[in-house]
Amino acid sequence: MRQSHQLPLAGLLLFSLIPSQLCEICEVSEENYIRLKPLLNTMNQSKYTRETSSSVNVLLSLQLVGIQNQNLKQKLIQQIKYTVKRRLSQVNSGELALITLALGACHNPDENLIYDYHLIDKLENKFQAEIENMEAHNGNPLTNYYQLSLDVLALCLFNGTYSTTEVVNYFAPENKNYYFGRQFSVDTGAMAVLALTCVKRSLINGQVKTDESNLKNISIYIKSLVEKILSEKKENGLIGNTFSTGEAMQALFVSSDYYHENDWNCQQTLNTVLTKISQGAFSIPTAAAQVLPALMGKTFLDVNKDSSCVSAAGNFSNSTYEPVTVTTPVTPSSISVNYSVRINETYFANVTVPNGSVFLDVMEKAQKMNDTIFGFTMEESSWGPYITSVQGLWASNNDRTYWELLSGGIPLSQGVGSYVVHDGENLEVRWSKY
Ligand code: CBY
Repeated sequence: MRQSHQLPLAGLLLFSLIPSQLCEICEVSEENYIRLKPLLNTMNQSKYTRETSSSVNVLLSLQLVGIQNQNLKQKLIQQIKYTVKRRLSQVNSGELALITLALGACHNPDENLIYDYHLIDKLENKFQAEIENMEAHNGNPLTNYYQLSLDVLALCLFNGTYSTTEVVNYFAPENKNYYFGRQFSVDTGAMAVLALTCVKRSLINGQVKTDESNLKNISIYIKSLVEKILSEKKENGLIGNTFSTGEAMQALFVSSDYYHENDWNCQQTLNTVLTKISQGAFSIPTAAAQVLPALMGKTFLDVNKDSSCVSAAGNFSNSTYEPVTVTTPVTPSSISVNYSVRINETYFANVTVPNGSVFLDVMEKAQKMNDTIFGFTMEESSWGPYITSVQGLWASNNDRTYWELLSGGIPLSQGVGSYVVHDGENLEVRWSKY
């Protein structure tokens, strides 16, 4: 009761004191919450056993939007605790940043775990290791700038130590780490805007002291990154692709001072994302978790708001929902595809797989046919399997090399575990530089 009186007052205060921090947010209306149900189903149904980064993404998302599914949350927290206790040294910096954000979100009781396990100190060390790797390896971090942005964001939100000057040195919009080849990475740029906005706010609030030039540069960086994000807007309103749009929306919510109202039709973006949901595009828990906050008007900067994140959505996860049945057309039970591995030479195979197979099934079948040419290794990531080597040739972050997936010469926007292949398709894994 008391809170409900205080909130409008606090809102009014914010409005009058710091207009430069206002956000332009469009969100799904309550009567449309039912359209988000497939996302919750995806997050709910998954196993969350081996791999933590998808549980962390899901926990953070549920906390932020204020969904009261205690059963699921407890399961996720147990798993995260196990990771923190047993294998923290193997966790990369961005994953630890996500763990911190998820445990600390909205002042829930698990927040203490951050301090019990000294997660902020450990994150500071992992962030420093990223910087040291950049010094030693031609500006290439141990992981990538998406994770470095998560690191700065978590350190900024939870009062960790970081050097503002270092942030200014490393996060300039011209930095190659925002790009994969010539392509600007919207996911990366969006996460950087969130991190830089947090840093900017701490400087303005006087929580962190620095000279005027750093603050000015951070504003210039945000403006330039926002321009790059908006230039990746497609005709249907998606920004980058289906999977980067949620994070791009978050970045645009917190940076509305930096673009004109007419530069972005938020409602159109929102509607296209809702259509994608109904088409089953967010069937991986991480994909569902990453898009949900923006649809409910939340951003990662809400993580340390003074209130707990209770929302009108609190109980909608308990409502009944009839899953949409997708009718698949009748097609032959086997399909055949052309598969190739390209290094300097190209190695071909014609592979027959059951209809409905994914890219990984094709690679496995080819491997069985010829292990020397088509042998490969992979590791589990929050988005499913990631190919680490083919023919014994390993991807390397220090060299910015990876195995790129293509169909008909065009890079895929899904991984090997989720891309469903078609009859007659020309699939390729190509040794590439990003
Ligand atoms: N997360 C991370 O560290 C990953 C950051 C990320 C920007 C990520 C996309 C965005 C996100 N929201 O998580 C990212 N990809 C990176 C950094 C990379 C590089 C990884 C190496 C490094 N330096 O860390 C790299 C090599 C450029 C890369 N992604 C490659 C690929 C291809 C993987 C192929 C393989 N070997 O298995 C692939 C399939 C592109 C291709 N055609 O080859 C790819 N990425 C895709 C499609 C994606 C999207 C996944 C979408 C989906 N439905 O599966 C992505 C969301 C993501 C994961 N990559 Co990268 C981008 C998008 O399409 N919007 C933090 C950690 C804690 O979890």
